[in-house]
Amino acid sequence: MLQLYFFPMACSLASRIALTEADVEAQYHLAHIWTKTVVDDGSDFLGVSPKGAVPVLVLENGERLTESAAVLQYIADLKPEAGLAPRFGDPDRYRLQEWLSFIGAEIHKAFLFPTFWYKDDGSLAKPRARITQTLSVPATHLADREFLVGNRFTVADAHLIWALLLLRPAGVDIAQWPSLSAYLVRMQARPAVREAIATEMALRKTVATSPA
Ligand SMILES: N[C@@H](CCC(=O)N[C@@H](CS)C(=O)NCC(=O)O)C(=O)O
Repeated sequence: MLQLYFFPMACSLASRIALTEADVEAQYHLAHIWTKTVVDDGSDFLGVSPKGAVPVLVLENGERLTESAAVLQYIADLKPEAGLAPRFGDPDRYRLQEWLSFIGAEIHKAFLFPTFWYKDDGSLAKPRARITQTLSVPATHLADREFLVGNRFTVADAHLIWALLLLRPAGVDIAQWPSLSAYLVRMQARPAVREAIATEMALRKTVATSPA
């Protein structure tokens, strides 16, 4: 069975949403991203992945896959009939990769990561200023579309949902982008999305959610 190393409400939530949407069974291991321990057995998370970051997906053959963009596409390709990614050869596959890269690099690493990792000593001013410009890209795109890619839910939506959920704790009011607010409400109406979020919100109460 697949195994997913995750931390509650971290970017690995997107992988849980994808697994739930695809109805693919997996074993979930909570990896504490601050202490680098696997909560199940206290083992060293760096032994699972030297990156020390979630998500890590352990494949059926024991190989370990990291990086949300790769993990999400792997999950989507396990169940092509679920339509969580356009098939290779379809030009929309590159649109999917375009969004996964943008969310991972420009939203996650450029803004969410520094916001949660560093105390705000003034150094967050630039990422904070830039996030408005960055988020206007999906906001404009979603003004007249239901989903990020094509006309159905894909793993790019799973990734963006996670990023948008973190805006409030990061001190950004999503209401300034009505299309993103409406999109998030729409996405959270999906049973698989609701279930994945509820599971992780419950687990979040059991762990420290910021670095010491
Ligand atoms: N590029 C990676 C980033 C993964 C990542 O930064 N995960 C965060 C949680 S959202 C983490 O585990 N951080 C711990 C650390 O960087 O030490 C991806 O897209 O999957």
